[in-house]
Order: sequence, then structure tokens, then C-alpha cells
Amino acid sequence: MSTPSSTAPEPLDPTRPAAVTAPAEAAPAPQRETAAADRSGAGGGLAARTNAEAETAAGADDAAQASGRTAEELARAAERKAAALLAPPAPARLGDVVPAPERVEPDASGDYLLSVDAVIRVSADPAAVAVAGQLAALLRPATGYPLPVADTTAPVPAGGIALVLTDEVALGAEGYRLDIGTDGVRIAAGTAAGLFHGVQTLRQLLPAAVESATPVTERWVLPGGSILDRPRYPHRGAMLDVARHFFGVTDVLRVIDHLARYKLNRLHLHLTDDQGWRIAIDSWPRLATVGGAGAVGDAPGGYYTRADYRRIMAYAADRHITVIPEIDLPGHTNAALTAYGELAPDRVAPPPYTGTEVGFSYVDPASERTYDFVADVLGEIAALTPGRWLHIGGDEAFKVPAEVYAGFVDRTQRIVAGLGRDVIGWHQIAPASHCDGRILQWWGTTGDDPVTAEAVRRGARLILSPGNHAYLDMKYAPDTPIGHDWAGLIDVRRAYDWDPATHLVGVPAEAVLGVEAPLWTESVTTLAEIEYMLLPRLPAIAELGWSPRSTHDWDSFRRRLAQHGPRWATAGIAYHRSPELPWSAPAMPVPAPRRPSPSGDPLEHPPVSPSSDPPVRPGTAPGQE
Ligand code: TNX
Repeated sequence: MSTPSSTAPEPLDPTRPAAVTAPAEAAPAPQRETAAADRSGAGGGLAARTNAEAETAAGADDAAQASGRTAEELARAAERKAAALLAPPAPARLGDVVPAPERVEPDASGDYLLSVDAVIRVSADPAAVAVAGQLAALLRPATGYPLPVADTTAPVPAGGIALVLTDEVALGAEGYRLDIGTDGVRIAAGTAAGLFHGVQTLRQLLPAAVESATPVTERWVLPGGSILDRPRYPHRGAMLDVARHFFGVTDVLRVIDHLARYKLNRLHLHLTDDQGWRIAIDSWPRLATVGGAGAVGDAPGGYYTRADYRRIMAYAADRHITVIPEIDLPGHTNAALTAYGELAPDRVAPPPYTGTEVGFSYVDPASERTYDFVADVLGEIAALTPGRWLHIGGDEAFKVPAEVYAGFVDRTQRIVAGLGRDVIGWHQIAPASHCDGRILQWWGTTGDDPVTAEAVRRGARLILSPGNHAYLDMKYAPDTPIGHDWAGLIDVRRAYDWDPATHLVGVPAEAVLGVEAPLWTESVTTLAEIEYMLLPRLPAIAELGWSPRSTHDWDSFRRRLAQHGPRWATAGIAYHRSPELPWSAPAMPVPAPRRPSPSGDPLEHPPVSPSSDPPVRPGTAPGQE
């Protein structure tokens, strides 16, 4: 990065108390406590229970009189109870995974105990070997075991974990099979991505203490049985807005880790907006140096150098995640215009913008210079981006007349096609012409839009990010300290309870490529705040994207998801302790409430009830919603 990273930006409101400590600075104490507390029968838990048993014994005579049982009988019962509490913890249930696996066949007699001399064996394929290395790196810190990685053909003792590439076509591009028995664990997949997803499942089946960064005394037991698992949709993503507030490379890498845990495979980076341009473009250098200088509320700006951006691409690719860069056009371009006034309709560079209004800026669609700019920028981004998609934004260009707008999008789509990439745009690009591979990203709140349905009939496919279910910048509840509510409040249940296949009227299930959860960052200023908004809702969107509809069950989901609280706490990840989930671990600190934002912020409205119809966003033009 060339300008300060935002890992510790100034709070937007200087009177606001500091937000939750960023995980890098998170005190280790709660992590250790959580790990200990979560191991039934160990550490503090043991002490507490022993005291409880002592109390039971002391009161035994009274109780004996009351129950009619002898004191000796009660003492023996208390002893049995104590023994049960001291017994090793039962392993997780095989199906206790988020997102829910397609098929689960538990085998109570097949629990596997990872031992200090276990070896990880892997097919001799560089991508598979890399996954084995990732598995070892996941397990070594908490277990303290050496876990060497060996070729499947190497003569090593049985009883370890094998990662095997197979030609089982049924597993598809991302599926895996996990078999756990007393004498070993095997993950089989057709691809390294499938092995990687299998590793994420295995990680969740180990005790929560596996998230500890330092060795923990634990019985590392995996529940016996088999899982067959494949994703429902090929596109399972999250979006991070690095334009409203800038987040440095290490923050983005950490978000990628969160995606990987939940088998998400796309990170959409919203790289440009009115408040900041966040990617260096060699042919238009002032975009980043001038356009990247600011952020909402005068927070520090910043941008990614080409090396930074490549680092993000590589880190994501190692986790089988494709990055989709977005250059938002023709609107949301004030930052670009501050750097190059020649792109503005009046050829005058506007001042930097640090507010949160939308829809006022646009590059001149009537100027040839604008198309030079679009071609240069998208050309450089395409050259840096290994993935197949370029996102051209297209939202909220309120000041551009409809026909001119459609012409601009047509031409920009042709530029993307000329670069050999497939175009994605917010669903406002629907009226433009069809082109091969065209994808619309739905962010409306109504579930019904004839213009989008018509574009689908002409061949477009859809990513679903309904504002009233998947927008993770919406508040959880009226008292959520950060976030908006223009699309309603989104608690975990609201994030979970919808079906991508039937969500949009007039759009057949086959046109849906998947789901994506956007996190806009007008009010989100730190990594901890990002995590607080993502967790626990991101796993809800991940489950919609991955799991077969037949597994969809709120009660099951909330129970499985609550088990992740101790995992996040142990890993030092901030999250919202949503009252809807049956948490068992101690709370993490949450971002401190802010004072109400200054009046005039178009994104701040009185809270609406989650059950009422969400209001249409103010300033949304007809046909743009
Ligand atoms: C709408 S969704 C926007 C963003 C805002 C967001 C805030 C979309 C394509 N545009 O510019 O950041 O609402 O929730």
C-alpha cells in the first residue's frame, strides 16, 4: 500500500469510544479461556463441576431425607455424575457443519483420534500437496503435533489423514467425500478445490480449541462416518467495499480466510466509488494517487499497488477463491473525476467527496476520452486478474438518461468481451444488450423486476444479493451500533430464510448462478467491524449457496452455527452475539455504539421492523430499484 492502511483508522466520530480491538491486538486471555471452557471436563470447567459435586455430597443427607434414597445411594449417583463429567468430551456430531453437507452417514463406532505421530498423506499433485500443507498448517499450532506431509505412495504408518485426488466425476469441480474411521481419515475429491473444502469440514469437526494459535491439551477426536458433499451453486461470494473506507491488504486476506471457512469461492472487491479509487492504474496514475487519497468522513485513504493487488489475487487463489474486481461505471465515479476532470461532463474536476450520498457523479458517456479511460482501466485490471469476470458496476447512475446509459453499458460490455472476460453488473444494466456470459447481480428488495426477468429471457444469468436478505451492511437490530437500515433490519434468520431458486419472480431456477453477500462500508471502519457485520450472517448466505435445499432448516442451522462462537473467539475473530442463536461461549466485545450520525445522511433512517416490508431506498429512481 502506498498510503496508510486502515487497520486502525480514526473513528468517524471522535467522541465514539474505540471499537473492539482488532484481532491482531485481541487479548489472548479470552481465547485461552474459551478454549478451556469449551472442553467439557477440563480446566476451569472441571473445577466448577467438582465444586458442584461437593455441594451435592454436602447436601446429600437433606436430599436423602427429601427423596427417600439413602445418603449412600445419592453419593454413588453423584460419583457416577462426576465420572461422566470427567470423561473425554464426545466428538462433534458428524453433521454439525456449516454449510450443511449434502449427505451425512454417521458411524458411532468409527471415531478417530488424531495422534502425535499422525502423518498427512497426499496424492502427488502440486495443488493437492498445497492443500495438505494448508491442513498441516491449520492443525499444527493447536495440536503441537508435527504432522509431516508425505506422498501417498510413501511407506508411512496407517492411521493418518489422506488427501486423495480421484476421478469420481460425481464429486464435480468442488465436491469431496470424507471418510472417518478409527484407523484413519480420507478426503477424496476430483480437484484440489474439493480437497480444500473437505479440509474446512474436517476443521469444523475437531474441537473448537483447534482454532488456538498455541498448543492446547485436548483429545483431537473426529466423529466417525462418511460425508458426501457438493455445492448447490457455482457462485458463492461476498463483496467488500474498500472504496468508502479503505482496508489494507492484511485485512482483505483475513476476510478471504473467513470466506474459505464457509466454502465461499468468490470475493467481489468494490474497488472504486465516489469517495475513493483504490487500485493503481499505470496509464492513469492520478486515479490512485489523487482519487485514492480520501474516504468517508475524512478517514485515511489508500490504494493497492499492483503488487498489493497481486498478493490478494494469489492469496485468494491459494484458497480456491476467485477475486472479481469491480470498477463502478458510469456513476459512482467522483473520485476518478477529482483526478481527471477531463472525464467529467463539464470537464471540471469536482472536489473530493467524503459523504455518503449516491447517484450524483458520472463519467461523460458522450466523450470518446471516457471510452479510452474505460478500455485502459479494464485492460490493466484484466491483465492483473486471473479470474474470468470483470464487474462494471452500473448502479445508481441517476443523472444519465436511460438510452445514453444503455449505450454506455453496451460499449463497456464490448470492451470487457474484447478482453476475453465475462461481464458482471448490478441489475440496473439489465436493459442493455445481451452478450455472451453476461451476469446481473440482483440487489433489489422486492423480489420482482420485469426488466431483470426480461434480461434473463435474453440470456443473462443472475447472482442474488437481495438487499433485504443479503446486505450485510444492514443492521441486525435497531440497536446495532453500525450499519444502515434502508433495506430493513437483517438478523440471522432473515439472512437465512429465503430461497435463491425462487426468489425473483419470472426468473427460472436454472438462471441463478448463486448468491453473494455485499458489505458496503460507509459506516464500517475497522477489520473488527467488518467481522462483526459478517459473523454470524455470512455463514447463512454461504449455506444458501452451498447446501441442498432439502437441508434447509432454521433450527438445525442456528444450533450448528452457534457452535462457531467458541471457534471465532478462540481465533480472535469479532462477531455479533446474535440473541437468536444458542451460544455457549463467553461473549466477545462488540463495537461500541456510535452517536447518531449527522442529519442529512441519506442512509440513516428510523429503524424498521424486520417483518415489515423494507422501504425502497430514498433517491432510487423508478426502474433502478
Ligand atoms: C446501495 S447496492 C449501493 C451502494 C451503497 C449501498 C448501501 C448498490 C449497487 N449500490 O452504493 O453503498 O446501497 O447499503
